[in-house]
Amino acid sequence: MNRIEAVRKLLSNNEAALIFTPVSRLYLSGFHSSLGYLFITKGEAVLFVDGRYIEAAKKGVNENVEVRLFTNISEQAKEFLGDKIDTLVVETIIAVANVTTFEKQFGKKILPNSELDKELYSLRSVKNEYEIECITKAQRMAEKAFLEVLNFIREGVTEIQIAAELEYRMKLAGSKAPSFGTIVVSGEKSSMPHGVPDDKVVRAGDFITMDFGAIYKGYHSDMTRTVAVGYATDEMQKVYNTVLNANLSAFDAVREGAFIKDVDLAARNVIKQAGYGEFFTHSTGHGVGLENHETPTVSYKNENKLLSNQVITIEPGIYLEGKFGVRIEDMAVVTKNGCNNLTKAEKSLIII
Ligand SMILES: [Mn+2]
Repeated sequence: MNRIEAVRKLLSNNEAALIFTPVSRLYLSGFHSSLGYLFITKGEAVLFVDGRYIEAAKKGVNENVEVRLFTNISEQAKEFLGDKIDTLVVETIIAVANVTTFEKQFGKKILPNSELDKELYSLRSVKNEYEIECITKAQRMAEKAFLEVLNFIREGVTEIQIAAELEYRMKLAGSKAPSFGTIVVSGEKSSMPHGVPDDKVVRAGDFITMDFGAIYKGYHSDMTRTVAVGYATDEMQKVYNTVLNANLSAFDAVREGAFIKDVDLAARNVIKQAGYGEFFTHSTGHGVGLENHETPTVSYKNENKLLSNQVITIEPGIYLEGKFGVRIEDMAVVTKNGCNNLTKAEKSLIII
């Protein structure tokens, strides 16, 4: 269904939607701006932007959205909305301070509505061809950077240097910015799933976990690889192969109509059977798109079924405090009979 129409369906006759978050504005209008007001009424969809964006907005916006320059948003919005509209429906992420500001600015009641959130999240979770193409391009940028960085990693370099190289090389490949704070953790620190890279020096016998992504046209990628420096002990290899098998088992469970919890459990059971169940401390994955984490959450608690063209990550891990951690993360597009793995980088253990 048309995205604007889907929002319209949620509105009563006295209501308009005010889309104020940059991500939802981009999703619904086709245009990204840091500031802007997208009003959706029963009959119209108007994006108000200021002079910094007007030229680009006119070129970039979807054809079912009208662009207007605002100089005094309060006056112009009141004129556009008229007296019939007395309520503006907004996403529930709105800050309390903004409710007051908007009420004053627009002279309407502000109504945060979780139905609007739900509708947008569920629409966004199923990608169209263009969106999959953008995510794939972002992923290619990240992979290119990964392959290049393998040549940079050696004993003596620091985590933050590896993170900087990854981010720099993704940017050179065309990424707008890192998808999220790049994670590079090594040795004992690799047992922290979301550890922060610092000046820790990489040593022989370290695992290095790198979790990173690129952004193309607003769409994110997300991948994780764990590599060993110099050598990997038997225990390191055992844990690595367990995580790899968990990753592959989860992939086998992905297809349209499959229960999402079964994808998580496919990975979780492999890890449990190897005796590491308690050390897999997060969900198997999540949706990826205009944000790095979106619906669906690939968790054993998720009772929903997978839909074709959802893009999800598969990222099991084992984290042994005081020793090391391993995570292997790919992105998959759900298809009728299985999935397409968007992540082409090698998954078997790389020892540098
Ligand atoms: Mn992820």
